[in-house]
Amino acid sequence: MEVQLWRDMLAPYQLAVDELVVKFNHVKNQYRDAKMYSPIEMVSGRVKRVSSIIEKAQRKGVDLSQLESKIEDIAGIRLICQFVEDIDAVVKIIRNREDLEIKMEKDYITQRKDSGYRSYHIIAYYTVQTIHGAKKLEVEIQIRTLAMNFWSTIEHSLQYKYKEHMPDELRERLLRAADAVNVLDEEMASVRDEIMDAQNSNRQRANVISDILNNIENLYQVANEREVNKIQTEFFQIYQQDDIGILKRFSKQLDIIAETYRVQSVLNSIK
Ligand code: 0O2
Repeated sequence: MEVQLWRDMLAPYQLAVDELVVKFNHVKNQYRDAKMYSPIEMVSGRVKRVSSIIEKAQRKGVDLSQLESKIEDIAGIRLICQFVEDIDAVVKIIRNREDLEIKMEKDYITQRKDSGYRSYHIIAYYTVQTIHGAKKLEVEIQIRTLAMNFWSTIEHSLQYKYKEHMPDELRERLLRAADAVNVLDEEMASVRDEIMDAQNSNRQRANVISDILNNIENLYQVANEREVNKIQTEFFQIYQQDDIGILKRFSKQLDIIAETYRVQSVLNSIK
């Protein structure tokens, strides 16, 4: 196939990857904005390299004219979770989406591959709009934990280095490492609630502090400078006490002061 033909063929896949990365990042941000825990920790995507498509097609005996119907992971999205439990939540999110039509699910979490690889794969149809009209194509979504991702990234690069000639000893060490990843994920799952509590309170604290700083910044524009300086000094003292309850109360008081100034400035403008 000529270079230009490859480009034409891959362009809609790039569009699909770009759109889905934006959409899944949006899912993650929506959870965070709603001050909820997001089962998605990281999102990435890629279009398979031409050399990799050709290599896979040869390996599977697929004719180049049938690439789009036979190679399911030309467009790939990877969703990384913190905990194994989050994977189920992400799968449910995908099953409920109206822009993705699931073709197939492959559960390599409960049935890991012989290599030690663990991940949950969803092959789905996704439609992009092009200047030639709508194009329905296949995307592969890989969902895995941070630990599984660490293992598969390393193993993938070793596979790339050795092809099918990976030394037995290395293969065994990788299997032992896969077992260790399994244990790590199980350990993390057992302290999940505690970790989530810690992360939630860190996030809550960061949100309250950012609200307070925003209010102080706005007050500088409408209130007496000496008064705002006083508020700021008080905030620094409270900040050092490191008590979320006190910070929240201070933030509420500041909301009231800011609201009073807002009402005052509206009244002044209609006088
Ligand atoms: P790349 O370079 O990541 O694109 P199937 O016919 O379903 O058995 P297929 O189509 O290869 O075979 O599907 P499978 O096995 O679900 O693999 C799809 C992708 O999952 C692979 O794409 C890898 O990204 C990943 N994967 C599968 N098995 C392994 C493994 O043992 N180790 C690692 N690190 N990743 C794996 P590609 O095209 O192989 O590679």
